[in-house]
Amino acid sequence: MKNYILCVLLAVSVMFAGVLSAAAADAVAAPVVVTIEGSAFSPEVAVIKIGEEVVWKNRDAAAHTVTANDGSFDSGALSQGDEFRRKFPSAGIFKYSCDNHAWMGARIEVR
Ligand SMILES: [Cu+2]
Repeated sequence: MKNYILCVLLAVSVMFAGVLSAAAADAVAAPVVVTIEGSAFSPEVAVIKIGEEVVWKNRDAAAHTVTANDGSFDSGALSQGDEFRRKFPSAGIFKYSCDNHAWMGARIEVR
């Protein structure tokens, strides 16, 4: 009987640990935010881990785009309040800018 109770306790604690680690994985998976404000990307250089997602949020009244210099991604026009998301599955430096404002250069560094 004592062993049975120990077994049940062990099973419950293993399940609880599983729930906790799933929650931790979710926290890690939260996207990295790049804000577009004052016709600038902030942060201008975002360093992320392989597989992480970036979300760009346009806070300006002006429309902006998130356009890769090499053409690998392009948000199209983002109005105020719009968001654009992209995951980066491999390491590298991904430079991008805004189609409407050529000086708005920025980059994502995936390590
Ligand atoms: Cu722009």
